[in-house]
Amino acid sequence: MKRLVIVSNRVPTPSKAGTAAAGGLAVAVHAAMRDRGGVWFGWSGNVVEDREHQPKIAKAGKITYATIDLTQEEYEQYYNGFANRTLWPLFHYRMDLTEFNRRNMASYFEVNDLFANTLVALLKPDDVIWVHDYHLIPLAELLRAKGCKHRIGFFLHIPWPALEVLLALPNHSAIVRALCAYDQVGFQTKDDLYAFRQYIMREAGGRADHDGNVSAFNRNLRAEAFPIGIDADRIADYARKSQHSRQTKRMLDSLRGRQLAVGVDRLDYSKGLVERFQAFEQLLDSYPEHRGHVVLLQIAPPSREDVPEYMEIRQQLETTAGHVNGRYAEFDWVPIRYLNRGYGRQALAGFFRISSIGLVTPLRDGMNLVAKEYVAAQNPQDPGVLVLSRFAGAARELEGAIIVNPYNAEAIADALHQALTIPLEERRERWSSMYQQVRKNDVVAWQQRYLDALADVAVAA
Ligand code: GDG
Repeated sequence: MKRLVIVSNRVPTPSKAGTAAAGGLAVAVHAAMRDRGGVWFGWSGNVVEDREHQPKIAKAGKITYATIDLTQEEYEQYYNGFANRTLWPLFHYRMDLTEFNRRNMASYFEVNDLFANTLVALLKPDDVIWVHDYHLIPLAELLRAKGCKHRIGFFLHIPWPALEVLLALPNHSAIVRALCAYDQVGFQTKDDLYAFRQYIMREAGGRADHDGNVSAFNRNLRAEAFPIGIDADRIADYARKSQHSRQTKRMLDSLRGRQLAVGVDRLDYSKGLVERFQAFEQLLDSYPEHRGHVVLLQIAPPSREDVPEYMEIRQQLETTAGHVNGRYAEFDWVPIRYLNRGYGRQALAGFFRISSIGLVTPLRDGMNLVAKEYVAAQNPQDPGVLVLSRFAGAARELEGAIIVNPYNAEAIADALHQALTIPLEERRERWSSMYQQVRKNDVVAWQQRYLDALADVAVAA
């Protein structure tokens, strides 16, 4: 088997990989590499004044971690700037939050070039390179410019925006041209793939057929949807074990027989948290019978705290939770338990298991792993109900969920009421179709499908 080299913006320290890291990409990449092994290359997460030229190398199990540091300026311009204040909001349809400037864009290409230079020195001739996510779109083009002839694949974890949205990015053509330097580009859903093909055909004057063959910018490549999966058996195992843990028992005791709805999300404006709280308020408004009988537990570990939009969303959320609780709380019941911190994976699985509802209502999401984790953690005899945004990639696979429009508070309130009152038989039916899907397309199946397809791509000599 050829050696696999995975590149992602951020590489966790070996001891943290696959454990507490709150972020879908790290969880999935680690699960994909655990058995097969290989090299995982990217940013260490450290910001330094003077960077060492050689990457730091650490080995754990079958994985070799190779990391480099960033300078303060790179961190601000490449990471906080172009990646998280330009590409992230735009690709999540938040043109109102998208900021663009040439300095940040230049830094984005410079840091990608730094990655390319460092990576070239680590490569063996037969390596297969798999690059992850929007931070590193230009990497293949820069590697090719240095003579790299390797097979290189790319996977986008976030949505690919509709043509009209992407056109608002001043350098959209440079970004898409760079993407075409890969041999294979993977998206989360067919909708993302469709939007990409639209760009290729209508804006780039290229060709993109229904079989996934793309020709544009003097390159031939493959583009396909590879919906990402989770480590379903592991989550199910965590959930079974932790249903009897002290923490889960304490949670149950504190509920005193009330039903629990749970949300777990990085604190990010794309996750629709303010709208979710408002929808929960609407439930209490429209269905007074649930007052005092249901609790929303929202776990939202802080994320990208140096970016102003993330400070704002945090404030908005605190205000909204305060408002709903102020309006409805009784001396022995608080409707929303909002926790601005992370919990261990086992604890989360236990909370999922005892919840009647998994509430996953992003305004846009590439996939949303939490939706799948919630399904995997359920008790087959007495499963909870997933209420899921139609704008999460996961909605394409999880047909047993109650699908909602995350902007429509009244409709979410209706869905919550339905979920709270749904008969056991229907809950089981809905859950079992979703569980089969989550197990079938787990993270190992996902990486296998992606890498098999990459191995089959005809690469120009
Ligand atoms: C990106 C895309 C796509 C969350 N809080 C805690 C915690 N988490 C874990 C969850 C889940 C992961 O982090 C979050 O994954 P999501 O998919 O929900 O969201 P993003 O971070 O935005 O991920 C997304 C994903 O990449 C993969 O392709 O699905 O669309 O945006 O695994 O459980 N984990 C722990 N404590 C927490 O408090 N341990």
